[in-house]
Amino acid sequence: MFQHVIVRTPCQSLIEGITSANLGLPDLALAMSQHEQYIAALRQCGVALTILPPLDAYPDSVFVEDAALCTPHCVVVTRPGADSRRGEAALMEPVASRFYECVERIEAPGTLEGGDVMMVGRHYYIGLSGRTNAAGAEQLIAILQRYGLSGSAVPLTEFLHLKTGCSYLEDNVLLATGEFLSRPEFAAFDIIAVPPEQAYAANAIRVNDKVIMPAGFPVIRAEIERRGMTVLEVPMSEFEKLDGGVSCLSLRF
Ligand code: CIR
Repeated sequence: MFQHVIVRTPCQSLIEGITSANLGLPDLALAMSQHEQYIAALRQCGVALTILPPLDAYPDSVFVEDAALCTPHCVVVTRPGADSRRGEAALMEPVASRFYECVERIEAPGTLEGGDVMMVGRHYYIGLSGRTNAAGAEQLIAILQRYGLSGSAVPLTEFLHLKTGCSYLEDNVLLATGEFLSRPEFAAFDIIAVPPEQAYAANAIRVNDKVIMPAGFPVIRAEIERRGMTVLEVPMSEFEKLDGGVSCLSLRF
């Protein structure tokens, strides 16, 4: 069960966030409204929310997931691979430290962003992406092992982060698209295959008894519900314009 969630209010400089999408600039007012709806969905999941103030110096700082990894035993302060985002981790450390006695850090030359880390029980899959390098993954695996957890690296080429293209929804269910449909390490999961034109729906989060997913994907929603899960949809258009999905907007632990 998750007890806590940390989110950060979108900042005025949001439109300067990094993106590879060709969807236009985000509308700040609409992004604010969508963020509030995301928070409202989280409130339905029985967690205590910490809402951090906006950070104008970091346009992508609303995507808090990338700055830290919150495990059951320690928080790992990351070292983002994107230069413009590196300072976000140091600012997350004091916040996350309120909840943890044990604080670990990814150090140079390692880079790691939380969007590349997918927790499956006590095991953590770590995407080797444009943002997370082998040194970062190796450091994280060593940290996890010290706490009786485990990790393994998953190469990827098609997506920004591992969880851009796959999400573990508990109960052995994995949402997956693109290259993750054929990864041997995922073969034993009950895979909900997300077609390429709906790839944005491959990023969803299970928070206690609910699944939060982006609005507008009825077929994928039905597949999740068919497995007995309750789904909450949130509009995400303005964050999609910045390559961000529902997992990116929170730290859950
Ligand atoms: C970035 O490129 O860093 C942001 N515009 C999007 C980050 C998305 N975060 C995530 O997938 N965890």
